[in-house]
Amino acid sequence: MTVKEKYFELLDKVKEEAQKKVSASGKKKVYYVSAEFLIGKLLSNNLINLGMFDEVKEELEREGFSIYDIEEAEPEPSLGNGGLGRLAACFLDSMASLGIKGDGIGLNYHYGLFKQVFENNCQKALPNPWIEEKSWLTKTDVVYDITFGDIKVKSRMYDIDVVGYDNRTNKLHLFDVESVDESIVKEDSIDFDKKDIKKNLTLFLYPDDSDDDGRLLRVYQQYFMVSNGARLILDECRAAGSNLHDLYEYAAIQINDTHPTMIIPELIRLLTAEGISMDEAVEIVSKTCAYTNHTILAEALEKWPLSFLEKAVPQLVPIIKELDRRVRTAFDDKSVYIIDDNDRVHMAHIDIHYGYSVNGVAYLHTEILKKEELNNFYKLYPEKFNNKTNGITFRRWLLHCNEELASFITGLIGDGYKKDSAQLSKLLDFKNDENVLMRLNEIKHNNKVRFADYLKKTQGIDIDADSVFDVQVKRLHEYKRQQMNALYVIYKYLEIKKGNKPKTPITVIFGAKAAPAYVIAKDIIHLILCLSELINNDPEVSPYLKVVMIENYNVTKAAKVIPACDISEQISLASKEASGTGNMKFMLNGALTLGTMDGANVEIAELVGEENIYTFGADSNTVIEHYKNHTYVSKDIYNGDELIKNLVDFIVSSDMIRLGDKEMLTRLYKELINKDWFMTLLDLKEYISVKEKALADYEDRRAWAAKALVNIAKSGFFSSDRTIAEYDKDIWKSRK
Ligand code: 26Q
Repeated sequence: MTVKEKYFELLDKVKEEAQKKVSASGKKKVYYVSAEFLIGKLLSNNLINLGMFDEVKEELEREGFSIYDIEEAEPEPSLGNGGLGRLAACFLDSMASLGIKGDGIGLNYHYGLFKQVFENNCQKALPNPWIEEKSWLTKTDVVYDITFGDIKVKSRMYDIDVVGYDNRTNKLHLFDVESVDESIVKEDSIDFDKKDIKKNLTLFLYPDDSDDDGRLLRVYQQYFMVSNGARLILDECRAAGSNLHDLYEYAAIQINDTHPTMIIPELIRLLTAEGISMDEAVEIVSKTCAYTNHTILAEALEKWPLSFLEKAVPQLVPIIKELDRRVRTAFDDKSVYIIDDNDRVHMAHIDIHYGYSVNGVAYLHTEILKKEELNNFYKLYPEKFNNKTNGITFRRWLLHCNEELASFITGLIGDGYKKDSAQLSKLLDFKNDENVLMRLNEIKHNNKVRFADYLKKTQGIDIDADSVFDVQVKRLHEYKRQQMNALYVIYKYLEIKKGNKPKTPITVIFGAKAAPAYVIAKDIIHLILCLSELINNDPEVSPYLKVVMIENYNVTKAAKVIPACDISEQISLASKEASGTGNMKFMLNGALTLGTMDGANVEIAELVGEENIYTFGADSNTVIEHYKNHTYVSKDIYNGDELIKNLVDFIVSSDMIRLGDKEMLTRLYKELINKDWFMTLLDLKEYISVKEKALADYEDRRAWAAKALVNIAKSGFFSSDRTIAEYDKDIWKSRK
């Protein structure tokens, strides 16, 4: 039997076991509606949650198989871009683990987020199929006719079982269109006919939206998701005894960012079609839907031209106009209207007016929403606003990805922490225990060896497990400032060239995908890959500094690199990262954070205390003031500081141009000098000096281990079980 055949056999077995488990009971069901569920591979996690992992692992060994080889045979369903999609997946795990009756509703993309390969130091995007002859999907007999302005399609629902940890199961419902046609994808590319909606509707996660056809396809996808979702919700609630007038007693619908917003007018449409009056339909829906905001970047707030909606979903247009009319009647503040003067529909405004809860995803983020971005709404509805600081599932991000650490922790404090993460704080008792600290260092080293082996096997790159691993893995975006880390690399390279060698060698590890239409993001990847080539091949420097970029960074690779990390780079421009969740995963696995006071870093800093984290940079108020007053001028910083000028100039040095593409490097260089919208140069010097401080501290390995221990001990707050318990208590009230 091949490894693949064994994988399929296990898949069947796990599906069978999952289906034996019962769903949670109760009158009210939570529906988490999201365009993304970045679930990642499921086999090992499902085995852990079913309590079968150790047993299956041993049985496989007896048969001559390794569970780890079998994991490699499983394709990753990358049905999300990054944080928002991964959060949705962690939330499903926690709802099932806590026994909350709650299902996910989304789309069955045939191709997940593109597969990234590097060619000539550039990113190339390839299609990323994940559905094989056998998969986690179970075909259901739930089908609907979905009507768009110009076409009609037949949908079908597929289910994935969501297995809770030692508890109930829920479902992830993924809708698909029967007529989808994979053959329209051009060989070895992510191009396809964007206009052929019947064939392409569920083909790709977030198709390229750099042109109108791509944007319009997003609208079709979104409506397809929510129309199916709304029909399912109404059918299920009716079956449970609802007369629809009391829908909110049977359903709480969480709208994950604005992507599912059309569920609000769609539900109103369906309820009025049942004979319920417009006034009452609006009231019912407003008591059922709640909205989570994940971003304050203006360009990510969805505003659809009315003309798009008229073409794709004309049936919703009169409802959206009516919702807007009601807003205009009630308030004379243009900034809260749904349809603006340019006939663009502000999706977030629909959610805020016609939902009963608006939440941000970290303390600072929610404060900024209330005081700045959504202040005009906060003044109207202060009672709707609340914070729910994000979390991560400890099953995947500790028990599965770091078995050695998990079993060490269990040996020290028992296994109560697996269900009650706050118990991790018992680890504080061992802060001065020499043996515990040495063992922590040993486990970290073992994880570094494992990751080094993996990198060698997959990318042929050698890294030194005795070096300090400095890791920045996340989507590529200017606000996350991978370019600032790259400028540090240049700094270190030039220092080593001058003879200032670090005591312990440094390995700087990046992993990031750039949106295919995001030019500067791809330029930053190019810069990092060129630096990597230059530095790793320089015999004077490479014994002390290595730069690697993980190819095709995804959930699977995250689970391998996070346990191996010493320094966790969380260096976004303050006020821009709503929360971050990678920061929590690193903390839980004993890395120290090097970060700005942004997103959940603020809460990490407060929990661990300033001696156990490295913070730097302008705070969010300073940044917000710069934007308001236009007082940040990168060229002034560049011209006024010799060191900064040298580092930025290196991007277009002859060494770099020799290795890279002159046009790309020059474009990035100019961007940094002439615009630098995310203020890289503002924080660069302090970043360098705080990073140097962290590296110096690393030399005292015992003290470093004690800091790591405090981080692990304090990370219990960031369990998504805690987050979900708060959603349920404050918003859903499914078990009141
Ligand atoms: C919107 C309009 C048009 C095209 C694309 C989009 C779009 C697509 C994806 C907008 C946003 C996203 C994804 C956002 C996201 O992942 N946000 C992250 O959410 C995490 C979970 O709350 C936070 O931890 C991160 O800070 C936040 O960046």
